[in-house]
Amino acid sequence: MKAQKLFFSTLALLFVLLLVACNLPENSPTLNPLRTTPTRTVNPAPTSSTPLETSRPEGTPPGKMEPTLAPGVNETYIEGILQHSTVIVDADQDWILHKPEIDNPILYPVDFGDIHSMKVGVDERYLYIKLEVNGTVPGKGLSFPVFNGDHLMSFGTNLGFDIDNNSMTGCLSDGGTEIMTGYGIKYENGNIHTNWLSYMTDPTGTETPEDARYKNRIFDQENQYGGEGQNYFILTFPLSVLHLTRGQEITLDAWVEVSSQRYDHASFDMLCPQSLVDPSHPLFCPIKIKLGQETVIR
Ligand SMILES: [Ca+2]
Ligand SMILES: [Ca+2]
Repeated sequence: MKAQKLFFSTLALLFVLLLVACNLPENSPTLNPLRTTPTRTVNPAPTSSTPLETSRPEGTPPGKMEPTLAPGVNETYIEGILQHSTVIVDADQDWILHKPEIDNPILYPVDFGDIHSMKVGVDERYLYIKLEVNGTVPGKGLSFPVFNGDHLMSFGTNLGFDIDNNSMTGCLSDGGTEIMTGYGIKYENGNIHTNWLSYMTDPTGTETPEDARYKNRIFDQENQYGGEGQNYFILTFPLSVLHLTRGQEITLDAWVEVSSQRYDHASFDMLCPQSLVDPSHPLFCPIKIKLGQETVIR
């Protein structure tokens, strides 16, 4: 009887410990994986098990990857908005090693994998992002180059929004982000195609596997310019879907990564203005901005 009681007490204790462990991440300073062994979201490709999509108009087929055009918005209009935007300046040729112990141990100096700057602008309806890199992104007759006999396979940027400015909430591996979005292309079967043009919301608290990090994956973007064959790309997002408003302060976390036949991160560059560089944490560069503010962050 005593042994049975001890057994059930132990079981109850284990259950409580399990519950505590499952609810730990938000406030425990020891759990921020960015400080130890970060594993960034790798250019997320669509999966067959597409989760709930909240913003999809009724009747739109699931898994659709084509961007839809926002009424009244074109590239000239967006460039006008971006002339009065927040500009974040990144150093040139400042690639960093991602996780050399398990990934590429040397740097591939990929020019289109080197961020030059990012502009963030808003109007009343949309958020506009323009990211410029220091080389021409493959596509339209340009193939992926080879470094050290290692064929590059994809290019992608990930742009995380920490909308509560708290790196301990949201997806911890991506810097405490509540929304992750980006653009990417991939070389496959002799062709280059768009691999990543969507946004993901509602972090689950699960860090591994990567495709379980966010609950909702929304494929449509309102429009997209640049990309293949260009040295920039522009992304447009409806503010309402991202739960953002003009004037709101948010923290950005962005990087560009290039994969190869051998490595997930053959080349890697964090968006990080010189004033925010922390050499002891090269993969951690939260950038606080106010949506709609005209300023330059260097
Ligand atoms: Ca750079
Ligand atoms: Ca957060």
